[in-house]
Amino acid sequence: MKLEKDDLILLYRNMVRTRKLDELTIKGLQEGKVLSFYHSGQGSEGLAVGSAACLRKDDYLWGHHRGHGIGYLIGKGLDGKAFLAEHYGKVTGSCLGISGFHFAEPEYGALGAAGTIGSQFPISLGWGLAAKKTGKQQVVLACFGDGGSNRGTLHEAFNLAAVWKLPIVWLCDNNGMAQYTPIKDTYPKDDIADLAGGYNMPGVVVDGMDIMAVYEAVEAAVDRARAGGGPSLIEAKTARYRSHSEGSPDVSHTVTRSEAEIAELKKRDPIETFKIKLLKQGVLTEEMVDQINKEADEEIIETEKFSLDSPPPEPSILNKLIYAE
Ligand SMILES: Cc1ncc(C[n+]2csc(CCOP(=O)(O)OP(=O)(O)O)c2C)c(N)n1
Repeated sequence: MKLEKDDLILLYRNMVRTRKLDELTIKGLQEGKVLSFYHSGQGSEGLAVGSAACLRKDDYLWGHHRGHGIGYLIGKGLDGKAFLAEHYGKVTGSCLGISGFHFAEPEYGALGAAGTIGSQFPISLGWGLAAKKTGKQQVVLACFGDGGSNRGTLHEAFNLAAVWKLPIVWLCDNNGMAQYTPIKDTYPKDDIADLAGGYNMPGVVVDGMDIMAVYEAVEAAVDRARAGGGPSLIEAKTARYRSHSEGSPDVSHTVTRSEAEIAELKKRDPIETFKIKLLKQGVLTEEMVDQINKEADEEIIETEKFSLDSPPPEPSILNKLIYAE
């Protein structure tokens, strides 16, 4: 689909909103308001927003744990209120404030998350099978990281998805690091996308910091999946600006990542580079950029107020969640 001016502005706006919500969540954690831990998604906004923009609301989504998947949900149309309230342990959160990081947004196709890296492969495979059987032309966007690519479950799921021609887009957020370990020390090739050939599915590498490159690659894979063509693998080369999770050391093995290294990564920033591109094209003006930032700041204040004003869940809520009435 050719993106019109308004679509491009929305992509930019959603990346700005995602970044600001990420910053707010970090602040909330530092102030002791976020009850779970947090894996910042700064550097992956283009991948999250750009890929999710290719989805229908009823498509299934396993968002990557960077930003706890919120960039994907914002890209699909959700705002950040239920996300932040969930992290603050409030009853207005996505899962009534009891799940934190591993929340679900079923209305947006996000049926849940699990903490074990590699579990997304068989679970997404099941969603893909369900999508095929129900015949509503839904697709599954199944995200994983470069570290996740080392799990054996990837191969089992890639194989069955290809054999059964399931409508799954496997999307790798390759930020070069798995917690403290660089991917170059655990994988013998340059591109994870090369794994696709072993399963007879298309595999492409894109610049994950370029939202338009992400959009085009994911759109082609989604169209193919929806038309019954089966799964695809997309590897997006991104960057992780912050440590693995807030409060953990930002090290590669045992060596602290330097400020110069992070500054180098930020030169490819998805929000900044897209803004410059849209300014050059005349899609955005400086005034519009200021306005988008202002509105996103106002939304952040409202989002935090909503979470702070919401009550925590009553303990009896567990009865409701665990036992059927
Ligand atoms: C099986 C398993 N091993 C280790 C962990 C701890 N852990 C959580 S995220 C993560 C890093 C995963 O790296 P990657 O898939 O590249 O994603 P990234 O965090 O870099 O975005 C690790 C080691 C886990 N949750 N599950």
